[in-house]
Amino acid sequence: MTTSFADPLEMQHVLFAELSRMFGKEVPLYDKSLAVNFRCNQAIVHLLSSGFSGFTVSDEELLATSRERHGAIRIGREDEFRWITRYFACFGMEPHNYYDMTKIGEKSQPVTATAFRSTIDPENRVFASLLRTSYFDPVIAERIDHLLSSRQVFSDRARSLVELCEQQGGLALDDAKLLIQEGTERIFKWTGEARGRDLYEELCAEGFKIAADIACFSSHHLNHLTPNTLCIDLYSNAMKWRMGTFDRSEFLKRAEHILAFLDEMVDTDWLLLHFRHLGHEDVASFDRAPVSSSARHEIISTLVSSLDIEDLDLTRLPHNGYKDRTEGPDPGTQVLLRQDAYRSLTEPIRFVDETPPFESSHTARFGEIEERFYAVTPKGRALYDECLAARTSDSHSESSDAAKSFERFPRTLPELFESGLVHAIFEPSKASLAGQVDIATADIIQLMKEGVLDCRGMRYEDFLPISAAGIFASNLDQYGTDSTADHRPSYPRREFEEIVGCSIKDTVDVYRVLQSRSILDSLASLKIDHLLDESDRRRLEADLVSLMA
Ligand code: OOG
Ligand code: NI
Repeated sequence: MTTSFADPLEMQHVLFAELSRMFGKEVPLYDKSLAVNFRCNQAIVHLLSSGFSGFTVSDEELLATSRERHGAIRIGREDEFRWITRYFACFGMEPHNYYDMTKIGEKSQPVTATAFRSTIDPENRVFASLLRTSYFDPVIAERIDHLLSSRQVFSDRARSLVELCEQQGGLALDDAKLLIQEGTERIFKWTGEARGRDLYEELCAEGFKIAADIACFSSHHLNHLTPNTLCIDLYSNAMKWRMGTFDRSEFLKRAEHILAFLDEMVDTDWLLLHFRHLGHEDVASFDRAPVSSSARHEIISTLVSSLDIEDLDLTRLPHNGYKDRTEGPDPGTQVLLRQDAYRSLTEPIRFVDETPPFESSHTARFGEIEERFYAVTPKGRALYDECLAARTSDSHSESSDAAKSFERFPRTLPELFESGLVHAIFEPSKASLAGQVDIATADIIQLMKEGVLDCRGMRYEDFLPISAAGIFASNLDQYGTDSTADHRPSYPRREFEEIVGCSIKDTVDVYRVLQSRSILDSLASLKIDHLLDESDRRRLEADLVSLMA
């Protein structure tokens, strides 16, 4: 008898759709924020269709774009982390990158982390942190460990389903559904049930709210579930307006500025980055014309009417406002990712280990949003870190140059690629495959300029500890925390891999290898690989070997 297993990628999409449903029920403001995002994205699509004749995106395609998300969970015990790794492996998601949050200067937190995603098709991601109790003085560490030791987040059924998947190499559809249900009804579900009030209060008073959020609850509740947006500035300002930070006329003014800026910035590379279903031939067929200011006004007034409805009056829902500044590069610098958030909500909790249960409140779950840009090379990352440091020191001295710190990055994809700052995927152009171009070189930049190769900037699929720390900080209403152990411990990657139970991919290699492979494949299909000089060939081929390892 042959058994057919559920496709792990399909399972992943169902899991995340279900998690989004679960989170929407738990946090009404999250559901509203999805509606705001969808309307803002529609406005961006209107702008793009006026700016590129021939460009259209259906609402279904737009929903598929906005369905991409990342979640964040925080885990207490090492064995729990291993179960989480095995759980996500059933969905084709593996750990990517090591984030040591104990080591990021004044923004440090007592956790180390990795992100689960698929390597090639990373639409869904989960940032998973592990609380490192050795960060604390031994007495507190022991109390945290003791409280954590009695909980069981993975039910017996969840464990046997994971084991079954490992033994069989997959799960039948019904079992896959049950495993997803374990996720939404138990593992990632918010219960509001807490334990250990003394420890909770002490940890919070010491500034370790994140440790309290992990140790005193009974599940790996989703801390946030972050959708992608097509324009983070438009979305964030729409949220601020509807949450009551400023009024409608202020939003109109800001939206006007944002759309004018975007209309100047967008090009076909931006379209390829933000709409993965578009191909090179599609974007080549669009005619570009700047959008008139009257057309822009029309788009904005349609957006404003769609947002100005009672259902999106977010002042009616309890909340703690929106973050003051967007994390990541400045608008116009198309690298890595930009993130923002409404601050964590104050939610009722009950300490259920007391009789009667003690009613209290907890402030941890927030509403993040993100927009993703090009994946950087190590050189691009170094430049990003320099720009970020310059902006931080400028903003301490309140210099007006703070906004200019990212100007060292070129604005367009070809310039970014030529400067060796970002990664891209290449393919032969239609004309070159039809033999309509003479080719006398294997120089990639030259081939790009001559229209032999088409190029799509690779999107950054990972996280940034400093951005994460900025979000942590604004939500916890505190900057980072220092270790209270006698000797500040260090947390090597190797040791974390042992806890996780498998090796963690380093995505610096993943991006580079994907680029190398696209170059070798393109040259081979054009039959010009013999034009590569020997050292380039060796370097590219060495990359491929490392991909297969
Ligand atoms: C995780 C923070 C990291 C991001 O987007 O950088 C993260 C957390 O709050 O637990 O999700
Ligand atoms: Ni996040």
